[in-house]
Amino acid sequence: MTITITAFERSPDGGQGLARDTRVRWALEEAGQSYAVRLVSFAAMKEPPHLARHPFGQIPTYEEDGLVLFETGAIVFHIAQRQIDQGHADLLPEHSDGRARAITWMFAAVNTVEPPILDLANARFAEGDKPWSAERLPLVKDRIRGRLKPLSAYLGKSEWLDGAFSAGDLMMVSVLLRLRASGLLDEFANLAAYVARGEARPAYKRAFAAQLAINAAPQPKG
Ligand SMILES: N[C@@H](CCC(=O)N[C@@H](CS)C(=O)NCC(=O)O)C(=O)O
Repeated sequence: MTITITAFERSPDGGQGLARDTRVRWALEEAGQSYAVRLVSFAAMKEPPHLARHPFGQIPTYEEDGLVLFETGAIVFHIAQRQIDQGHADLLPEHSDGRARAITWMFAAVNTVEPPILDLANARFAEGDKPWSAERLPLVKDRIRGRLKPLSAYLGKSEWLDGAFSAGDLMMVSVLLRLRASGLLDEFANLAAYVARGEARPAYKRAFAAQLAINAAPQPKG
């Protein structure tokens, strides 16, 4: 059985690991699961074959036998759950309460922490030329701080959010590392260290290197 994910043919970030296939690759690496990658261009993402996999015409997607998934939270959860079914509990704790808490953190990452971070990207890139853009930026940044401050307080001196590393940390670190260039992460030393711990995991390094290899490769002539 082969797992196939989709990724950008050429990521806009040039391989910094910010495209969301990186978090899926990371989960697969943590699970020790090999996978294939189908690269898609921006044009192909909006065409029927890809829309059949992802109704919103985005990456990443996940295919395994007849199963097709989109949404990174759901994909990472599936990878973790599948690992439990195979007798391993590296991404989600075996105990049901611990598992429920890890899933809570996965939702918190994509539902509570990621939206204001995406808003900053929109404010910078999609709305950067608007006359009100400069005035709005401090508000957008303060909304991010409004999420980072309680997260930082909760994490405190702990290594991970709830005991051992879990899919909750994988999702949270993946979301937070999109903030590095803004400097906002460095305002919270324990969160910056938390992200660095995630990036230091061998599975993350393998995932990062795999997407970089694609994005750093010379552009095909044409
Ligand atoms: N909530 C989705 C977001 C997916 C998403 O925004 N993917 C980006 C790449 S990281 C994309 O495909 N952007 C191109 C587009 O939306 O046209 C998830 O977590 O999977």
